[in-house]
Amino acid sequence: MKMARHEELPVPVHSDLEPVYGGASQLEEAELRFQNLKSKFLDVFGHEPDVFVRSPGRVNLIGEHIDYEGYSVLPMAIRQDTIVAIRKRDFGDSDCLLRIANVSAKYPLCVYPADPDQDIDVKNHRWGHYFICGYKGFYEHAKLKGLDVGVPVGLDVMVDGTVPAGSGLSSSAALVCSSTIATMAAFGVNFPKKEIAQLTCECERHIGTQSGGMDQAISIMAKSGFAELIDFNPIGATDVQLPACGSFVIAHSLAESQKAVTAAINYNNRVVECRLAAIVLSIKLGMKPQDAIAQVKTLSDVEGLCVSFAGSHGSSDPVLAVKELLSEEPYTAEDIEKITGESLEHIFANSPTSLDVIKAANHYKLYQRATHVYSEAKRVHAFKDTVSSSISEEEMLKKLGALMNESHYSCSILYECSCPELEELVKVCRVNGALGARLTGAGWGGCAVALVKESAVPQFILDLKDQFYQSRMDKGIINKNDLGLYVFASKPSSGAAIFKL
Ligand code: NG1
Repeated sequence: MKMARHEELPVPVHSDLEPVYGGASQLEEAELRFQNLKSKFLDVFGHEPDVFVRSPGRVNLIGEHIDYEGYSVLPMAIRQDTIVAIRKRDFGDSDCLLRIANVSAKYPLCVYPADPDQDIDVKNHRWGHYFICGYKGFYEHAKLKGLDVGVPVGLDVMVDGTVPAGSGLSSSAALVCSSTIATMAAFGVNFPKKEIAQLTCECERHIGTQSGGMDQAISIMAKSGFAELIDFNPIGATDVQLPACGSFVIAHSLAESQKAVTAAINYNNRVVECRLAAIVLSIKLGMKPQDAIAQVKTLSDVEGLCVSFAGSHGSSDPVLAVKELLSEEPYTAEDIEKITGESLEHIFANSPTSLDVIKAANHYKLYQRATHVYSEAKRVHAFKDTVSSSISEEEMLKKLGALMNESHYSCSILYECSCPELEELVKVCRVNGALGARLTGAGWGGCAVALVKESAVPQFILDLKDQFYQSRMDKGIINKNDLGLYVFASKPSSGAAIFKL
């Protein structure tokens, strides 16, 4: 009999915490956390929850800002996660509301109607909106599958998250994924993981970012002990065994990256620039402007044309087409409109979040963004090939580190998604023996990831403490006792799970 692939299976359901939280001290910590969540749920809602769902955050080892361009990325799930406790209210209950509470006082109770078709008010950002993304996603998917889940009812929800917000470790996806699966579990349904990965990627876009899909895919499909090569169109995950003598240390720059709030000038701006670069390239490579506008959505759509162009110049590198055909000088809207024969407002007429980008932008760096995307996509495969090659571990770590450094340079200089704090942190990591270090996640704040020899990790963390965090502790930016939340080594954790305890 043929075994179902990991990603074809539904989200696992456990009756105890051991399979996910494993060994002694971690398990004890998790037990306390679940007990605390359960008793707070009881205090606030007067009942115990029906079910719990956890989804992890992730660190991306390489492949930044290319998932939304259709290219493979290489993240791993981390131990930090979001747990959602949920209870479906009885039909007899007087109201039909979604009440979303959090164990942390930082996040006040949010109340929404149970209408799954409600619009999310993206201009007034609230943390509870992420739950609504998952809630809407569940209904959209159920409808698509022709599943009758009955009329909407009230839900009581309490969230406990340990993925630091705005850190580039996907706290948003951990919350959207756990919310989606919790809603599914409350309605007694479960879907194959790859379907959930796809639907959570789409439903997180209700928050106003044109997100790629890496975070949701790894949060749902991760396997303990492995990083994953995540492919898109269709979504899939291939296990990547990392070298045992290396460790990935995650360190927070302490600059918070507010991705949803700054979307029009940062994240969505880059998505729009990539689309424009792809359209301009395809026109330069012979497509009719109307066809390019209608058909070309991402740089991967035009890669074939770029590679053929490179082939006629004795190369196979799509970057050659970028170098020859795009101008290094930033383009104005008028420059692009001259090439496309269409206004940018018209090109993006169906995407309100892209129109916000156009309103805020005064130029577009097409050459730089396209060069980053094509070169980063290649680095992901070079990383994977290096890990599975038969060179010595020493040599392997060196090569992986060099690829991480190149990736950081490209993110920083070509994609401009770094910030002064991340630059300082990456430098401190390298000075203190990291074989490679780079920003991870969307950037503009958040974390760096450094590859360090396993045996050197404790000293490396002490050095970061002295040279990066001490001055920040002295200024009261962080508390000494919280240092472990901001800098830690991580092994690959497992993906989303449902607990019926
Ligand atoms: P983070 O760092 O989690 O905000 C974001 C996107 C990813 C990917 C990276 C950049 C979301 C949910 N996630 O991640 O899809 O594009 O930036 O590589 O928007």
